[in-house]
Amino acid sequence: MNAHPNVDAPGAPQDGRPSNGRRRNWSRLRGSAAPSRRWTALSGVAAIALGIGVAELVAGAMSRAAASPIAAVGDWFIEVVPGWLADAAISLFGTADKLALGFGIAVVLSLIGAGAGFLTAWARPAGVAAGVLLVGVAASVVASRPDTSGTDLVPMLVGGCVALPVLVWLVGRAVAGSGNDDDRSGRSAGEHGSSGHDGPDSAGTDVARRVFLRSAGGIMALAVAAGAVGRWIGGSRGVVEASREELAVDIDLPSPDVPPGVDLQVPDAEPWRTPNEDFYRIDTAFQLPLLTPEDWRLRIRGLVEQEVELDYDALISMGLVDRWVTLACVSNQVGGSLIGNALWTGVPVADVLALARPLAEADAVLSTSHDGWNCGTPLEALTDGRDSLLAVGMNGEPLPVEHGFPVRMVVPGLYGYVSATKWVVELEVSRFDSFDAYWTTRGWSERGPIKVSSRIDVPRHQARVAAGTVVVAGSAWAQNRGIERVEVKIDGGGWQSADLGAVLTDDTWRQWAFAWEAAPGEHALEVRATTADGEEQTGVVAQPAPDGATGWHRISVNVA
Ligand SMILES: Nc1nc2c(c(=O)[nH]1)N[C@H]1C(S)=C(S)[C@@H](COP(=O)(O)O)O[C@H]1N2
Ligand SMILES: [Mo]
Repeated sequence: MNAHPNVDAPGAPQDGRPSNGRRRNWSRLRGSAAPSRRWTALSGVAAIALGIGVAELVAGAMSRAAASPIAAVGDWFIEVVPGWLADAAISLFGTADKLALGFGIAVVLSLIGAGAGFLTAWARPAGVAAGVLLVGVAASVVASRPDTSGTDLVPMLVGGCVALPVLVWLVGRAVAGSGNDDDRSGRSAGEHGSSGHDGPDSAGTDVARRVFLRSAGGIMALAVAAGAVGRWIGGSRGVVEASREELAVDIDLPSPDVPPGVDLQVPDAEPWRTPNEDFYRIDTAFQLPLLTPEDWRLRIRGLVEQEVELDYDALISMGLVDRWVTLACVSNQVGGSLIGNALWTGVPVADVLALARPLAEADAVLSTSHDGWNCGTPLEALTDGRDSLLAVGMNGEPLPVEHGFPVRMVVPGLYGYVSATKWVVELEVSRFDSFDAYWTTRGWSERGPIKVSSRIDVPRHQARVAAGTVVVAGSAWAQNRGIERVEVKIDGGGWQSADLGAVLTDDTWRQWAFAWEAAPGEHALEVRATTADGEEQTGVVAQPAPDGATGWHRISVNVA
């Protein structure tokens, strides 16, 4: 193949369109110049579509509705459009106005894409510069929206980084596939060594043409797929968030005021009440389960006299209670942060189980989440009078999606892996000897009572502090049993009692503080707690597996 246009070109206009008078008067150009332009335009459209599709996918995966370029541009347009035009659009399109807007945005983006394609074929740097400018404009639209943050620019930037190389590459293929005779693409056509022919009678061009059409088609399909998946993920998250907001109005959630005296308010210590956004999150869900209260059902089955199925309204109408409970993860290291305290609103699990009337031989409840995770909880822990809940609220808000919306279990005194099923949809009354649950099949203990533990929050490990009185503070916990004493040991001396925060219930952690007269030098600080029923926290070090870490939290502090 060579780049000369005239070699085997007996004149093959395929589409019978009139010849372009601006062009050199080769009859065979009648068909070829147009495809070249059409194809560079198509390249631009495909590239911009892919960029947007990828951006939608990233925005959906980040669960950031505000970062969706389509939503941002649509919302922005709705905001800036003059009132009379909006009114006209609504009277013209009625409830299809969003659809019409979407269509309008698609048309404008296609024109921009076509322009970018032409520009790239004419001079690659110009095309690339235009693309960068476009990403910048789109990013500034996203940034100008209310409730966006810097991370919301990530989808646009990723989309741009994908779209630009695709633009350059595809325009190259377009030129190669359509002949080099477009006056504006001659240079790059030469670069690509095109056959210079667009007719089906030329095998080389035919191949190049097929390559182009397949690439463009494939990229468009990819764009649509990425965009659809992104909108689908992001959209259903949006639906679930909207139903959370409705619930916040519909159900009676308490204000999560911290009771007097429980929080010693030592500067830099962790607050007694953990805000939802700071609450540790542990689960196996790569994709968050997305369930609305309308779709949610709870099945109670197994060793029961009566199988029961509850919907959300039926659950709520059983009566909500509010309970402070400190949740802890079995994987928490001594001194670790996989623990948090919240005000949970929900229905006692015992009330729900009573509807089904468990049989006498049952000793466990296997609870299962919407995404198929499960755990086994002693039936006793759910029925012995402690505040085990099917929780719908957390700190006065509907459960955050990450923490199990719309319904999760909370059992005081047991690690989360054997009790705290999020997105719970089934309670199977059963026997421990007849099932294996998610973590027990992976070597963790069948039973997971929380071990008494304590932690130093301030000063931080290896902090430098000034000599004099230093407040040492933290928390201690033995949920469902309570903390009676916390002691501090300095440099291996004797145990000295710390001051304790007020006790509201045995189910939460308890804060402690100790005024330490610190002399200059390097010092070691340790803490241990004793439960209300007299168990002293052991200093024997154990790793979290298989049933929870033990040992005393120890830090070193540099006093100057
Ligand atoms: N559906 C589901 N629920 C789950 C888990 C899970 O992986 N899937 N992890 C459990 C574990 S190990 C813990 S410690 C708690 C953590 O709850 P949180 O993420 O709300 O803090 O949830 C429990 N509930
Ligand atoms: Mo956990």
